[in-house]
Amino acid sequence: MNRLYLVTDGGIARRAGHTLPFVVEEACRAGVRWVQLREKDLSTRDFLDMGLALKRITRTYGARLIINDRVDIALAVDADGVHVGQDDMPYDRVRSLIGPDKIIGLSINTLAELEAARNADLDYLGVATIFPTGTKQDTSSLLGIDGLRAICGRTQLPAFAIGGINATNIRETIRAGATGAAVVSAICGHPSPYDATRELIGLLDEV
Ligand code: TZP
Ligand code: MG
Repeated sequence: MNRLYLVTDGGIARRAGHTLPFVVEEACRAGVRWVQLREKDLSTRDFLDMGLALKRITRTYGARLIINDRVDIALAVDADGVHVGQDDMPYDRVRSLIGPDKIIGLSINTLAELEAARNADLDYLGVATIFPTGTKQDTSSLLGIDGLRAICGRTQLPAFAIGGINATNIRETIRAGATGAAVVSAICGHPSPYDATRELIGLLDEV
């Protein structure tokens, strides 16, 4: 299932009683094929170790492993790619570091940011923030479904909606033109990451 994208949050997983490798393995077992390691509070050594652990799991399931922000970690674990935000390393520099065959994703929050990235050598966009979320504090203003539709209508790149997406609203994001949906708490914070993933994939398959 290539339309569901799991983005990790070790704190949310821990509060739900899970380790991150458990969450990722359960999600992959349930069909997730995009995993992003996004950790803001880990030391470089712990980030690397987690990257290596997740690489073993994702490789087993044929899932892609994308590293948020840290090009050095992505190179060190031979991840499939890097996801950068607007304030991270510029994507053209990322490309020159990781090479032509790796995946680069860019977060887009506004139409102006989309315009600025036109013709860029990118593989996908993360379109944020769609709905209110407690997971990320520094989110820009909410796009809502209309904002998502406007951005998706102006790009040929695969676009993953992110922010506050769960079983109640995931189908709306696809109907608005998103290629897929990325979730953090809906999987990491669920008592059963496996069941949560199955449900989300089932809903995506209905659209
Ligand atoms: N970028 C924009 S919102 C967000 C990120 C990483 C967090 C989304 O988390 P959740 O729990 O799926 O709302
Ligand atoms: Mg970032």
